[in-house]
Amino acid sequence: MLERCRLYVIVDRDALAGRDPAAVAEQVIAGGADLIQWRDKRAGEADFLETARRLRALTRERKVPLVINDRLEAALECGADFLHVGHTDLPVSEARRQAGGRLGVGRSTHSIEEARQAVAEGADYIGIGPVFATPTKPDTPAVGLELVRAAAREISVPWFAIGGIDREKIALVSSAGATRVAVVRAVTAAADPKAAAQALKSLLNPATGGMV
Ligand code: TZP
Ligand code: MG
Repeated sequence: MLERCRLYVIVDRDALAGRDPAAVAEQVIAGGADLIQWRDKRAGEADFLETARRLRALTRERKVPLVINDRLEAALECGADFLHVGHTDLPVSEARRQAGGRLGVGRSTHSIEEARQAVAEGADYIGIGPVFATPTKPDTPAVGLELVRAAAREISVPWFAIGGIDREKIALVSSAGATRVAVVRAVTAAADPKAAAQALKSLLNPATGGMV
């Protein structure tokens, strides 16, 4: 399922400027997003779950896998495909155990050592970043393109370059070896999320002149 996923769009409440998450997700999927994550660091449980269920209904209908950031209970309750955990959250193996095998698990990593560790723990996919400094994750320093090159050399599970990637910078991560990217603002904060997703997707797609 993840093998064919190249454009991963994280729908983060804080980047939506008040727009409805499901409405934005619908446009993003129409623009070619292969994987959708729901992320809201501040919502209460009921509020988070209500949106998670709406996103689940939409993504199921459109046959796009759904990832839930951080909240295992909500991921199980809405029937998500994956849980995404940060490097300091639950270990991958523990998340998988607590989910009773009902969720795949993705992990954020910020160094090649963390990436190796996440693979060893059995992560289904990993995020590599922030490649560039990003206001979406203001307290995490940029890791740079060297980590993308290292991941391209040795990481065997599907991995997504993330952090500050947009229409201009995508060429840099592609030429460093990334074949998959994850984005927040470049797509969900765009005036036209569908067009923004289409543009990024086409830059990742060799058939339309991308670099990978
Ligand atoms: N993890 C590493 S960077 C990042 C996350 C969630 C935020 C990426 O956001 P943006 O807006 O695409 O830079
Ligand atoms: Mg976390």
